[in-house]
Amino acid sequence: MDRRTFLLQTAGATALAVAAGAIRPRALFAQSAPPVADLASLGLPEVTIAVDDAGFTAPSGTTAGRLLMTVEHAGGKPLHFFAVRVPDEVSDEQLAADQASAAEPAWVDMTKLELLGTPDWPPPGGRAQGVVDVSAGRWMLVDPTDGRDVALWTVGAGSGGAPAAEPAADVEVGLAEMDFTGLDRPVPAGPRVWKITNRGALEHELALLPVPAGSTKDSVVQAIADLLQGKGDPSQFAPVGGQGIASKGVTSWQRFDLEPGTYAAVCMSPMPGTDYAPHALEGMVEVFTVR
Ligand SMILES: [Cu+2]
Repeated sequence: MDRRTFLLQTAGATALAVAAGAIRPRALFAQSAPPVADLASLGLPEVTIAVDDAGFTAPSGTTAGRLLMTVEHAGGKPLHFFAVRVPDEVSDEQLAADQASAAEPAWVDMTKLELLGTPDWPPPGGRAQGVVDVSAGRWMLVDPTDGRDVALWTVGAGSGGAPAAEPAADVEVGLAEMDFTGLDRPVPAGPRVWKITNRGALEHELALLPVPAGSTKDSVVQAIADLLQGKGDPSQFAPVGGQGIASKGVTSWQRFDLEPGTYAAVCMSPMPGTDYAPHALEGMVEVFTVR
C-alpha cells in the first residue's frame, strides 16, 4: 500500500490540494498578540514528526498518553496529513503485504478507523503544534493528496499512571454532521490554543481558510465546489492551520496563530459512499472573524 491507495478515499480533496501545491508560501502570521497559552510549558512528553516533500519521519520510542506533537515541515509544498491507527487484527505480515501492494487494503474504512486529530497545515519551512491523546499501536502517517510516502509510527503501552491535566484553551470548537460549533463569535488573534472535539458520529477535520471579507457560508461552499471542478483561482484554497482528520469522540488541543481577518472553518473529510465529496459540500463550513 502506498499513499495513492488513500487517494481513493479522499479523491474529493485531491483537486484542492493539487491546487494548493501550486501556491507559494507567504507570511502567514502576525506576532502582535502575546500568547495566553503555551502548550510547550505543560511538561508533556514530546514527539516530533519531521516532514519534507518526499515523506514523513516518524518519532521513535513513543509511549501512549497525552503528548505534545510538533510537525516540522522542511519541504516547500503545502502539507495536509493525518494519522490513522492500523487495526490490531491486521498482522505485521499483512500490513507489509498491503504496503507492497497498490490495492486498497481491506481494513481501510475511514468511518471505522481510529484517526488521531494531528496538527495540520504547517506552513512550508514552518511548524504546527498540538496536544493529542495517542493510544498504543501502529499508526500510519498519511498525506492523502500530495505524493508523500507514508510512515509507520509505533506507539508502545503507556505507564498507566494518572492522565496528564487538560491544556487550558482560549477557543473551544465542536465538530459534527455537518457543522462547527463555537465559532459564532469572533476569535482572538495571535497565538491561541483551540480545544477541538469531534462530537459527531463520523470522522471530521478542520482547516482554517482565509477568505475575502464579506464571504458567507454559501459563497465558500460554492467556491470549493467550483475549485473541485477546476473553476476559479486555486490560490483561494490555502489553509493556515488546522486539525487533521479525527474519529468520533476525539479531542485535541491545537496552537493556532491567526492574523485578524475573515476565515472559514472547513471540513474536507470525504463523505462515505462512492463519490467522496468533502463534507464542506454538505455544508460543513463556518465563516468566522479573528480580531
Ligand atoms: Cu466533516
